Amino acid sequence: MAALRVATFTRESGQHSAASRRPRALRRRFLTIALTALLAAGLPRPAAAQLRADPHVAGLSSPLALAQDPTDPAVQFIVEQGGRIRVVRGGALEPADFLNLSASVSSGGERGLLGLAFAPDYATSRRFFVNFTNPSGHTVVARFRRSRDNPLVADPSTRFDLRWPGGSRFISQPFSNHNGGTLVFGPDGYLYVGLGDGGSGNDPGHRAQSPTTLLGKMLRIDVTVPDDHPEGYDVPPDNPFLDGAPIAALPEIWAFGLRNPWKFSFDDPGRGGTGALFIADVGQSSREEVNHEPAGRGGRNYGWRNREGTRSNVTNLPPAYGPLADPIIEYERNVGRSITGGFVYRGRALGPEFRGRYFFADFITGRVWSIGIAVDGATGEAAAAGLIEHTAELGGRAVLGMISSFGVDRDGELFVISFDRGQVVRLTSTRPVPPDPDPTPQPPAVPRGRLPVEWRR
Ligand SMILES: [Ca+2]
Repeated sequence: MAALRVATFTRESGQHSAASRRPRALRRRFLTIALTALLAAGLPRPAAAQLRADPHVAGLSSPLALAQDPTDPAVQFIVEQGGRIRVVRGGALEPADFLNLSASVSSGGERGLLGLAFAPDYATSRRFFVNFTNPSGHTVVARFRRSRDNPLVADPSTRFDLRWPGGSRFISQPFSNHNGGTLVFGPDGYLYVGLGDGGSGNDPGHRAQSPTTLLGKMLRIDVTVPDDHPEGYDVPPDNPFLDGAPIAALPEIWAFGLRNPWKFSFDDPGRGGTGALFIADVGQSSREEVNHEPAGRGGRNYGWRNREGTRSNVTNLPPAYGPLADPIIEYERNVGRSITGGFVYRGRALGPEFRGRYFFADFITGRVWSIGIAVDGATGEAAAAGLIEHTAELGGRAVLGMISSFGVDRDGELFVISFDRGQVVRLTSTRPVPPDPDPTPQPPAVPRGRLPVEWRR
């Protein structure tokens, strides 16, 4: 039975690069990449049953996200759906909250306090950002500061809600589901905001393809503005739609065509990663998917609702523009029903053979996988192969439950967050990990050719 497909994907490399501002004539260049043989030859393949889940913290209520304290390696912050940000210090849950937004948040279903990100200059600015649904169900992205005196307490009086196109301090949500909610600062220092399509089923307003709404998009904004800036952000000068091509669109938009991006991350260049953006997008009724975006390659259209994964979906209205970028990983409903995106592993504890592999999970079935990522040195495009399932070796459903998120500590080590078990585990290896003299291996170059479709259990 077909299980998880590592897609043969057609990619275009003619979209403009935000970094280079190349002319934006949509030169479609379709590439297929010979990967499986190369991966088998060139990438170490970890053995099965090699990882272990160590308890990190328990006693949480519906945890949805974890953020490392940039100023203290021993401290992590846990986002609870109901509105509290909990403090974990040395693996112990502190009694006092970092911040409690319960009175400002509507919670339940897909609503709640959904995202937390610390500014790159947090050590001096003390600024951090949260994403939540307000009592009316609309999306708020708010800036706060940490208390001046106590690094384990935020100052609620510093709250500032970002102001969006049209002038409101929230982003209207027409339905209760598909709120996205993840906030991540990219290697470029800009804040990326992942928004779902507004909800219901099959995006009835075709919003993910509408250039006049932020819904169904990845946003990219510059929040390094003074406290009295009226919006709380500027649009970066190299955002992809500022020049009106390939279409005119709201300038905050970085990418089109997302249904409900439930977790995205960058492959950390500070740890030898490529800087690529990995976006996991929850499917409607047939495909869960992971999209790979080479560093700085804004302006892509990931296809929803015209496509669900690589499959044609609702097509009575055309996409906003083309080409549509297909995922590098997708799986069907017999494998899982709601993807939870993770990270490209760049730590040490799992051993060098895991470095560069992308970890992800399924919220409903509680399964965890990692997969090798091979990057074409010429184009920056990637393909995935060498899938390994880790669910059983990590303790299965009893430990993992419904997996709402991954997290990463200051050393690049991975956490897995169980929503219904209310706990966080830390991934480690069952075998001795050799000392590693080279923490920044280069990704393998991949020759052009064909990538056979892989079907694996
Ligand atoms: Ca897609």
